Amino acid sequence: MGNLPVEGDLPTSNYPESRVLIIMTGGTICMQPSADGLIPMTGFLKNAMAPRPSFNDSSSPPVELVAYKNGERISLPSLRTPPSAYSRHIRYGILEFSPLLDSSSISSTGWTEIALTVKENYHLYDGFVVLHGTDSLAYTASALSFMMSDLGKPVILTGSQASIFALQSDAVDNLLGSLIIAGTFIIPEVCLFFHHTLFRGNRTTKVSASAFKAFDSPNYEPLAKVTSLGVDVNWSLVRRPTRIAHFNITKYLDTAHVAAFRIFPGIMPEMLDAVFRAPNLRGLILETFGMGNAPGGVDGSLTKVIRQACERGVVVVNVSQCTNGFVSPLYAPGTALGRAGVVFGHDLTTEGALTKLSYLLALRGLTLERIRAEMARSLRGEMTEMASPVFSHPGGDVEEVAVRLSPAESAFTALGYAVQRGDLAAVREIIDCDRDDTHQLLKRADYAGNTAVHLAAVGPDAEVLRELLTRGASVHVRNRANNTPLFLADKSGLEENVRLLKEAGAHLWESEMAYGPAS
Ligand code: ASN
Repeated sequence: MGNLPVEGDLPTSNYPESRVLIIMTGGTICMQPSADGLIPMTGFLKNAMAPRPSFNDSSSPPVELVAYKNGERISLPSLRTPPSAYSRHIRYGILEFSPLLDSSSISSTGWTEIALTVKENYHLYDGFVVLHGTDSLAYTASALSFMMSDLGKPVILTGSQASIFALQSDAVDNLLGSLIIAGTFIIPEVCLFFHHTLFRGNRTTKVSASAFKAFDSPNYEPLAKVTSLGVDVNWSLVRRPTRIAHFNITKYLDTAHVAAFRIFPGIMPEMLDAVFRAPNLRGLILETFGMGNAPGGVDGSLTKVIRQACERGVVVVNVSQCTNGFVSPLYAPGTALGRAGVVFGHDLTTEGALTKLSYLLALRGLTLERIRAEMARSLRGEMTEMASPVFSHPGGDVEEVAVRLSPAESAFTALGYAVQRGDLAAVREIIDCDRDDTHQLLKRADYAGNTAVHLAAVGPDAEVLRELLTRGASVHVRNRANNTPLFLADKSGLEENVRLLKEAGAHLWESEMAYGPAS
């Protein structure tokens, strides 16, 4: 390939080219039958992509790209796609793992290799596609999201349920979609693309062993969808770096000292205790029932085992066994698990929780308290922060959203922000302006079911709460988590708001009573 044109000497084309580096780690996508069953085959560019017109624009002579591998500058054979619907060619080269892996064998060493490869080639490519087996793809996507900070370019992971060499396969769609998105849109996240859908990587989980629709992100809407009309990106969900900082990576994750454990009916505390006593265990992801419940065990012995582990310095994180929903932080202080020192993992997936904890444990100099605090907040969009009800509009920037809102929605949006600011004058003005429909306005709720009274119950000014109540707002509405304003005010320790709500006839809902009477 030595006498091929090189970078800077590219053939002219009417359409611009994007550059994408494909990092091939293995997986079914590149497997072929052998005497030992399906095994990964090297030479993916030549054997799988070059023969397919959708990956190989034959009008282009071969070109070599520059890439770095283990610190060494190398020349990489490349191909380009025909022009896409976005009037661009995507030119790409492939760096292959040696050996190629079935993804069930990936470990933090493989994650380090992917992260280092992206880092050393970052300045040379517009985006990166990581080809990977599907079995542990959600773990790798989560791990990379934490290892990569201040990412400014797309890193898209994909694979396939059937080999690209099979007659009926999802491989071409998944790979072509990933290439086009990585080369066209600046979605600066670690993403997973599968079955026409782009997900935030650290929100994903594998939901089918055989269906082409193998992944889902049950607690976060997809970032983009591919339709016959093109790629529909939901830009309001895409995270962008907001710090003035260079892209960087954390090279290692500490996967050696974390474990995951699923609670089940009839569990013997000794079993969990044995896991807690594994050599040098530093963190455990506890998969609990529903919204974060675990059996207390006879005479609270299971809780005792957990409390003792927390006291010994193990970071225990509670995530739900349900794929959809969250363990409620509102219940944390009142529950036995919360009192035992367990961190509430909100809507983290197990994959996200394990890799996040491995990441935090690998960072030098973090105290135990800091690790626990970081586990409970979002670092890369991996969890929805729900510590207290935050007024939320339907998505996007306020200005951008405002033009799409009906007058009634606009009034509620304005009211929500004024309540949250504790701006009594603005609250009065908004209600006065909306005189015809005050009742409707005070009944309205945001997507989490919080009314203006819920927001005021945890807001900074009791006078705002008083204003709403004297205008006829109800103290009895429960949000989607089934919480009353009184419960929220009490859990936030806002005594004046609690007193006022009680004076207005508020009471805890039945399910809230289990957490003790409002103070
Ligand atoms: N066992 C394969 C892997 O994860 C499954 C696949 O890629 N579809 O490598």
